[in-house]
Amino acid sequence: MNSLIKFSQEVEQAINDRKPIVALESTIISHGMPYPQNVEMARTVEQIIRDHGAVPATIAIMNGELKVGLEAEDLELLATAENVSKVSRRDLSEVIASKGLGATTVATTMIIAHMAGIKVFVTGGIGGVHRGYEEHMDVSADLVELGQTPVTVVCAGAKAILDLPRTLEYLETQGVPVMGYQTDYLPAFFSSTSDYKLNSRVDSALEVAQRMVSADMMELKGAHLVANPIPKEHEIPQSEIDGIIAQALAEEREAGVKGKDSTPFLLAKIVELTEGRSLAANIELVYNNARLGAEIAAEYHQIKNAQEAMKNISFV
Ligand code: PSU
Ligand code: MN
Repeated sequence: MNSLIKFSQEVEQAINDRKPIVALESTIISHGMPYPQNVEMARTVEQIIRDHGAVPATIAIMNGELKVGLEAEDLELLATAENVSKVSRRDLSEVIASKGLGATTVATTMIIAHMAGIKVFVTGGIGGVHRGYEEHMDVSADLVELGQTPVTVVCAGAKAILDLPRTLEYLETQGVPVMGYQTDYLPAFFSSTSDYKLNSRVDSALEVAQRMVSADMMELKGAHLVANPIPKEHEIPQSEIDGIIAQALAEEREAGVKGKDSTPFLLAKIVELTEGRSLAANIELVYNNARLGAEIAAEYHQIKNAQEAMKNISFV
């Protein structure tokens, strides 16, 4: 195991007991939601994973260590501290060398989960190709990571602040299977559906686990992306969110916000413009993903254990 990795007691125990583990990111805590909802969400999502038969491992960078599994006070610090950097792949060596405090994005959470041997990772939304790509070329490093790191990522699709068709094209180029969970269309984060048809659909956690095992057998290097729609009762329909997103994008342009500050700016702006409704939706979709992620991890675990057992049978 990599010497920079520091497991929490709970995760260490889970590894020893060979229990299924689900990784969680920390940028959503430090840069994706306001306090105190962020820390409350972080605690609840961990509990949902425990209640569904897996062990949560929230990932962050603290004092030059890659922390896999956080204590209550770590979550509180990430939720409140002013000096938490948003760490994507390019920022990793800097934050480790300077022993800084870092929240991990989808890309870095995948990297660290993979180093720690964790196969399933639950988040809210992935980064993508930003609108206006022709001008600024802003493509999240999440998409490249999905093409090269074998972790299954459960998300609620991508936010319509992004260019969704280009995001799908980019993922295709990177060889990333995008599976609609019980849907044929790409979910759009706050909204349960979009106009973009997917090539692949799964209807159970077991089906996802079977695809993971197939990829393992071929030693394929990329991720599986599971797109799990927000439950209808919590969604903000497309017709309603579209105008709000347009306004948030206009204000972003006005303020001259770019690069890594773009996603946090837009998320906060949408919370403001929806008077908190988008935050409530965001929290619910993460919970929904946590339930599915835990089930996938449990199914995968079962197949792997069965394979292991077969290997150990000796015919005398
Ligand atoms: N989408 C959300 N909430 C988030 C993010 C995305 O709804 O907090 C975060 C994730 O950590 C994701 C990152 O990996 O933003 C993408 O940022 P960028 O576009 O700068 O790569
Ligand atoms: Mn970017």
